[in-house]
Amino acid sequence: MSKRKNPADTYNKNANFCDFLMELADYEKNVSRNIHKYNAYRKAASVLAAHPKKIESGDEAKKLNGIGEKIAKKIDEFIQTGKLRKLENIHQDTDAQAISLLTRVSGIGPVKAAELVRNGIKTIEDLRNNENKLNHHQLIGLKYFEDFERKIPRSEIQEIETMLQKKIAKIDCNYTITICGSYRRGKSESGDIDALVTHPTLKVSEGKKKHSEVFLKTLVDELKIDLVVDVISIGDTKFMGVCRASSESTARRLDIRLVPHEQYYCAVLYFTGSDVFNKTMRAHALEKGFTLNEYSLRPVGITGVPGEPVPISSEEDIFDYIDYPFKKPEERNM
Ligand code: 8DG
Ligand code: CA
Ligand code: CA
Repeated sequence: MSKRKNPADTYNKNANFCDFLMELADYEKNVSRNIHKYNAYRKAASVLAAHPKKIESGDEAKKLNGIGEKIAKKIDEFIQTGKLRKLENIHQDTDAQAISLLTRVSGIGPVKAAELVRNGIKTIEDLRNNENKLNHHQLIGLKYFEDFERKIPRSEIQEIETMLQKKIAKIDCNYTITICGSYRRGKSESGDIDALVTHPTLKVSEGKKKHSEVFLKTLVDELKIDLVVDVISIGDTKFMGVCRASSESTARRLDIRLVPHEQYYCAVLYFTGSDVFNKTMRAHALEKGFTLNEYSLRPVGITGVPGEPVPISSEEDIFDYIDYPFKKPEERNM
C-alpha cells in the first residue's frame, strides 16, 4: 500500500488529513490571498505528516504544536463524515476552481488569476485564445503548461546536474554548483530545479556586478547549445528558464542563482528548504538572538538592530551558531 520509493518520502500515517489541509492551504493562498491561513494550514499538515501515529480525534491533534481549535474541528468533521463542508463549497465555486487552475501556470499569481477570471478567462484554452493578456513569463508557462505539471524524476535531475557541472567547469573549474530544493532533500521527484552557483573570487562588495553579468550570460549561452530551450528572464545574478535533458525529454523549469562566496551556505540552506523547515529554523535563530535569511546570519543587539554577518564556511556552522541540532537535508522535509 505505501509507496516507499525513497527514505526521504517517509510513510505518512495522517496523509488523508494532510491532503485536505494542503488543499485548504492552496485555496487560502491562491483564492482568498490570506497568507496567514495558508501558513497555518501548511504548518498543521507538516506537523501531522511528521507524527508517528495516526490521529484519532481533533482533541488528540490539538496537543500537537501548530494545531488549534479550528483545525481540530475540521479533523473531527473529517473523521466523522469523511469530508469537509468548506471544501465541498469550494469545489462548487466555479470561479474559485478557475483561479486555482490558472495559478498553476508558471508566472500567473493569485492577483493575475483573479483578474483573468473577472474577464471571463477561466480555462487553459481561454488563455491560449487571449495570449495578448499575458507577459513573457506567463506565455512560457502556458506554452509548457502540460510539461511543467509533470514531476521531475530524481534520475533526470542527476543527469541535468552532471551536464551543468561539465558546462560550468568548461568556463572555470573553480565554480561550484549545488542543486537545492526538494532534490537536495532527497525526494524521489521534484517540481523544478533550483541551482546555486558560486566562485571563490565572487565577493559581496567589489566587482560583483561585472563578474556576475559576464558569467551568467556566458553560462546561459553555453547551456543554450543542448540544455536550455527557453529563457524566462536573465539578470546579473539570476537566470530563470526552461531546459530539456535531451531533445525528446519533457521541458523542465530551471532556475540558476549566482551567489557571493561568503553568502553561499546561507543561500544553500535557504533554497534547500523546505520552507516550513526554514520558518522553524528562523524562529529558533531569533530566540537565540540571531536573524537568519538567504544571505547571512547576524546577531541582533539589544536595540533590535542586526550586527555584521558572522563568518560561515559550512551549513553546520549556521546550526552551531544558533545551537540547533544539525539536520541533514533529508531530515528537512517538513
Ligand atoms: P518542489 O520544487 O519539488 O515542489 O519543492 P521545493 O524545491 O521544496 O520548493 P520550491 O518552491 O522550488 O522552493 C525551493 C526552496 O526555496 C524551498 O524549499 C525553500 C525556499 N523558499 C522559501 N520560501 C520561498 C518562497 O516563497 N518562494 C520560493 N520559490 N522558495 C522559497 O523558504
Ligand atoms: Ca524546487
Ligand atoms: Ca523553485
